[in-house]
Amino acid sequence: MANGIYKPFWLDGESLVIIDQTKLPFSYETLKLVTPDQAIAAVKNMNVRGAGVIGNVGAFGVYLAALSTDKNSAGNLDKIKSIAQQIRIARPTAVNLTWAVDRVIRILENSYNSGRDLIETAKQEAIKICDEDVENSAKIGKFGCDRLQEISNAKSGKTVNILTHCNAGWLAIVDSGSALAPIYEAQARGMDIHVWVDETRPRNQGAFLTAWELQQAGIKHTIIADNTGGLLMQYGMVDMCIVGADRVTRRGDVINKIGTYLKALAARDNNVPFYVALPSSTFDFELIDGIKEVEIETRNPDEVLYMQGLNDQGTVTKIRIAPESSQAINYGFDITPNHLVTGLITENGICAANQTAIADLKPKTA
Ligand code: RUB
Repeated sequence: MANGIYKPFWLDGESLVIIDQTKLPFSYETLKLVTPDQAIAAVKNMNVRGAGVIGNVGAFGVYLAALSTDKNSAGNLDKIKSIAQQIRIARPTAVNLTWAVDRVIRILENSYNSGRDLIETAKQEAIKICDEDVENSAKIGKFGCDRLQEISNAKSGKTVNILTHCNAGWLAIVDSGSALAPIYEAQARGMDIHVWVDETRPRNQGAFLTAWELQQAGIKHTIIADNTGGLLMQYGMVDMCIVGADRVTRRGDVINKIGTYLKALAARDNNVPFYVALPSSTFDFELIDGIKEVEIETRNPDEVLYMQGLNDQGTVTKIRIAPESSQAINYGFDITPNHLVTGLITENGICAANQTAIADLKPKTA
């Protein structure tokens, strides 16, 4: 499984080691998660983040829960299930978290009846979810890159400019991401590409994490303030937008990092294709109307009122950027209605963002 080079976490004996994403890009540090409470805290505090990866850590959190309970006690499974309930609610928006935790719990319920070892079963299922993400991410990369190839061909091989928002690379889903997977594939195919990286206030996942990933990979990129994308599109400087997703309803409404909707509006006004890349585990088939039915996470207003960065002395510092008495509100995500989405790039191919096309999605060869 995860080897720690292109993966944001890996197993080390009976613990899960994660790259502490709150420290990037200024320092590379890891955290060792030994207890399920530590896994919950890591998700809550965003030491790990991104829909796919919080699903993975949730699944391994159930494994840590199994390790933490008395193997021979009769109420063992009930205890694991009650801890799993806490893991499920560590962050509310990305459906991948509940999906992955529930999947491991279902397997444990079946194993319990057949007398299989719960610890090993939980571990193997969490590894399986992770391995599936790796495969799906590669397929998303190939399907999405085919679209980039069409644009590149139409431009006679001139630079294809892609705009992305937040971080949907390998720090968010193993092991090449969702939105960044087609970009990594384009690099592998030798295509000339350049990425506009939205800084993604308030937590700057674009400037901190996407830029870090892209510079590590040697991919040309430019960080832009969040409000710049519209102007670039008016100037013809964006060929395609690709973003990830935290939850997509069965008619194709997309819940993703706050600011995604505004990019989709600008893209529509300027005839720029707007694609959303996601593994199928990000669909929430229970929901249809993203605006009415999805709980959007509101986070600590301090994330808006303060910024963190490296000062001239090379020390990471937090500074307040608003008057002392001003208040802020911090919605983590927004909803892009399906009619603004050109297509959904999944491991099963690309489909239109509507209920029929999504329901008809079947595995295809990438
Ligand atoms: C992350 C975010 C990403 C999606 C991508 O938000 O909005 O675009 O999670 O998902 P946060 P994927 O940083 O608040 O977790 O994991 O499918 O790439």
